[in-house]
Amino acid sequence: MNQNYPFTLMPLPYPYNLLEPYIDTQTMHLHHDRHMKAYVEKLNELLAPYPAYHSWSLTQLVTNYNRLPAAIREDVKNNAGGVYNHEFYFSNMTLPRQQQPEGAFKEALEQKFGSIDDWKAAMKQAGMKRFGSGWAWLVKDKSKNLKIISTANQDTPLTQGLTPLMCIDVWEHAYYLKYKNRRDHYIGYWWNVANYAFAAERWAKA
Ligand code: MN3
Repeated sequence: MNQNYPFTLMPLPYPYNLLEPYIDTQTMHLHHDRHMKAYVEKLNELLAPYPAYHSWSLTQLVTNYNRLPAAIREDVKNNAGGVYNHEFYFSNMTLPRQQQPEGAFKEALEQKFGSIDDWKAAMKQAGMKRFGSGWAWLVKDKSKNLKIISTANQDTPLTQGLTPLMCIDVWEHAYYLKYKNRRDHYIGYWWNVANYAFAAERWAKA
């Protein structure tokens, strides 16, 4: 997540059918090859006439977008956020197994949220309460506290100075083909593909 212009589409880090049956192959193709790709292409198109910003990483673009020319500021924020959030989302899913958080990360979650089930319920609530499109996130703040937040559209926690640890995309394109309007079912089943090791590693480093 630290590349510079021109941005390239991160290949899906696993086969398109790996997350079956919880996330279906067709959704993965549509989500990665169409939706995510569109954010990458649009971001490159927006920045093409502005070489002064070609050294900026994705992270710099989403945290310092207010320093960009007014003509592209909002669009860059949205599309760079779209690329960043999707790189994160696809990386924070993995082969469905009977996994749960482990070790010190598990203990930190239990200390903050009471239990792993309570933590998952709070993440679900964040995703359900997001009106329209957006994201549910587990983050670490500057005082190293764990928090659950939701962001709208393609806003990222980085912009708020928060370190993202885990996310669930609650845009309809992430689930509509399989789960139709049941965002609650999608989030409920999403835990089967959650990459807890990815989150734990980020938590330990943050
Ligand atoms: Mn998406």
